[in-house]
Amino acid sequence: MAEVADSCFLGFDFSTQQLKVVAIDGHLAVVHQSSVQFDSELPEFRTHGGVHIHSDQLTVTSPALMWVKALDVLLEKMRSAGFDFSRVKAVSGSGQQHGSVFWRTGARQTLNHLDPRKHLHVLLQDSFALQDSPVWMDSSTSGQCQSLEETVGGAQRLADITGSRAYERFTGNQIAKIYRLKPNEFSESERISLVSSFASSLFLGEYAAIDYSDGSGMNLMDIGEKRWSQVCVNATAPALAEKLGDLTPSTAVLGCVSPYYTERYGFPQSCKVLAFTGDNPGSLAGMRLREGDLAVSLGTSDTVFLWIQDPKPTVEGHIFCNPVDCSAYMALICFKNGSFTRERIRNECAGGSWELFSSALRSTPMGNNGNLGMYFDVMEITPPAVGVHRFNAEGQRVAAFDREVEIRALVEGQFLAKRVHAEKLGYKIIQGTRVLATGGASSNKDILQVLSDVFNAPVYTIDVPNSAGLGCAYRALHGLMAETGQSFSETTRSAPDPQLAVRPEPGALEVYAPLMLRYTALEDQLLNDCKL
Ligand code: ADP
Ligand code: XUL
Repeated sequence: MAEVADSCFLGFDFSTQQLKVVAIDGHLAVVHQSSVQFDSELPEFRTHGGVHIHSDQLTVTSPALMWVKALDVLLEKMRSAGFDFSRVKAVSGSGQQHGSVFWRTGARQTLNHLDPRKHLHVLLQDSFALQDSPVWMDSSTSGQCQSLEETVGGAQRLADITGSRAYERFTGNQIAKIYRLKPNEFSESERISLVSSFASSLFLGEYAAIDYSDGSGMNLMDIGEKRWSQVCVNATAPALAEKLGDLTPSTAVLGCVSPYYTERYGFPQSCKVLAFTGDNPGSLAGMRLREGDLAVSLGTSDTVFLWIQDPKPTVEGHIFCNPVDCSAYMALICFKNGSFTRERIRNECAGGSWELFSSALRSTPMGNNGNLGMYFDVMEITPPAVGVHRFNAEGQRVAAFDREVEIRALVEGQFLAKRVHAEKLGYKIIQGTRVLATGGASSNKDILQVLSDVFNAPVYTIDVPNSAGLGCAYRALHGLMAETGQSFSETTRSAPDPQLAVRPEPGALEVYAPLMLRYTALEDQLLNDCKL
């Protein structure tokens, strides 16, 4: 690329609590970052943490129009900050996984003819058949999950096809629920997008295809064949394949930005839109994860993910197509009780201060003198359990811990769960293992120290906390280079390597090896108690 230094590539991240953007130049240097917080900057949508939790406590949605308005606000902010859109050669992005957007019949026409004098949220206000989009925090579809597994021939069979057994938040089960409870809205929908493909549609001015990687989180796609699974689609809702549109490789260039962006913001007409993907796949790209690394994302949800070559789906965790290499896969485990639970305990035990939360971690010993806790404020995904469970060194249940003990029990419990479940998926910590941390809480060194101790491995971070946005800016650049056959790792070779943040304390192995066994046994016991 001749004008490489002048080029710019954008990665948007439509996450649970905010919309973020990262801009890089042709040398992969970050040149701009910006964000819009849904709760505080778009208060008219009255969300908490970017979502509405409905009265059944299981249904969780976000207004689709809020995401559109957030894009208006973000682009205006960038313009006010003097961002030069004329340098943007390509855009890509990510979205919280599994969420679905139901476009009303006629919305394609509207997308095709966006009037550059108006804001997107004004133009698209009548474009959604369902105002409130189901999101990943929803767990109201147990009935649909059971029915899908029965139709397909069991949980393992479904995992063999789609990479996961049936999960409540997975898009197919959400669609099945909407079809049953809101048949009019379903039939009024001409297209159902994921949050990621909805976002790329906004840039394209046309319905964008769902990419293989995010498409793997729907319980609808055959991850080996990389096409919709007939049996799953048929079991979900009638004529669904038409509403879903085509699938596309995650590395595909979908087209150029709509004239709306050229005329309103000065994007070049030739600016490409590269397929958007899920936020966890985007983070895998942003951290330039290598085979053997383990990534831990500490955002609204906590996730653990790995690069894998040879997937063996089981009834625990998920296998997704890899977002940067179509011949590879990634494994992922998701924990719903992430940041919100840490924030609750911070508010209750540390006066709302991360500094005091951190000092509690520093002043308590590794292993917490045998006190162990599991904090599932809402129904957890892995393991499927709810409630707060505290055990003292003698293994007896206790009703409360001292504040500092509570803070350490929470963080240790969260990381023990991650290690136990990563090992159940077959992951082994060996000499040279790198744990790569990202997400909001990865800025907290004391939390990372516990992570490092529990995994007995060094923890690395990248400079940019928004790894999904950064990864999608890299993907945008790679989308242009891919035409020349260049691999993602070649394209990003000169990007800064993750930096060592913390090493495990001496003695960590001796403390946490027995605690892992205790944690596993207590979790088994808890699940058995739940079944009784
Ligand atoms: P998402 O992308 O899912 O919207 P982020 O990855 O940006 O979320 O993470 C946001 C979260 O990071 C906040 O909800 C907050 O709990 C957490 N966070 C921010 N700063 C700290 C800190 N110093 N220590 C621990 N957690 C933090
Ligand atoms: C992953 C998952 C969450 C969302 C929101 O399976 O449900 O991590 O992607 O971040």
